[in-house]
Amino acid sequence: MSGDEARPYGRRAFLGLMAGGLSSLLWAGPVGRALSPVTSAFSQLLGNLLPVGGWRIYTISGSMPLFDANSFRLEITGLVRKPQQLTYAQLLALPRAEQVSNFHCVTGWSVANVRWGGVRFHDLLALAEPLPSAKAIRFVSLEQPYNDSLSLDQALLPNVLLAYDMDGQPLSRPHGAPARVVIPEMYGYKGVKWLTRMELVDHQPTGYWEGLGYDQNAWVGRSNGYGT
Ligand SMILES: Nc1nc2c(c(=O)[nH]1)N[C@H]1C(S)=C(S)[C@@H](COP(=O)(O)O)O[C@H]1N2
Ligand SMILES: [Mo]
Repeated sequence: MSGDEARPYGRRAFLGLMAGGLSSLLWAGPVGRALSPVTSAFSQLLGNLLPVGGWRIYTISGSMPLFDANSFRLEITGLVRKPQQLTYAQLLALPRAEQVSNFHCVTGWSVANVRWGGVRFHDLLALAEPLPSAKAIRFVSLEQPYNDSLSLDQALLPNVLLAYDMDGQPLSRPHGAPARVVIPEMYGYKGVKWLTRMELVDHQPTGYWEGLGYDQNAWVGRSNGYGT
């Protein structure tokens, strides 16, 4: 049996079930049910009201943290030599990177050619000086209890960004102001919005959706999401 076939929610299993003509309720399985809070009536309503061009606005709490440029701090803590508390102005003053990339939510919707502006993790980590024991970054949202993580290797891949601009504008409140994680090669749940803290850790903790059944390595098309 190939690795592909062994995965309960792999693409092959998905296609096989579709060919068999089973209903969406059946093939959604426990992962599909776990996802239902994300598509709460509240999020759906926001998605319908806001001019978001293909985006669906997701929150797990039904509320969106309010960004205040004066009091905001981005903390970089944990296994670092120099813990940081960056103001919004300090964040914007770091070397700016820009990219255009596609965005994929694991539930099956995508947005093509999103123009992001922000900071590479290399430049953020250079300030904090991770200790040799640091192997991963835990990203904590102001929207509790949302969190997720990347290995240091993943965070340093090209095209991985801490974004503060989207399509030429400062990140809006629904999209996670003032900053969100962007990793185009992985599904959207890795992209923590309303980021408030980066914690350097020696092993990767289980993120919010990962605790509900999704793969920690959320590679688009190669993880247990079924909505490539
Ligand atoms: N804090 C927080 N970040 C989050 C989420 C969330 O519910 N809360 N949802 C994630 C998921 S599953 C996706 S697909 C994207 C959606 O981004 P959008 O709300 O800007 O469309 O945000 C990700 N980041
Ligand atoms: Mo998602």
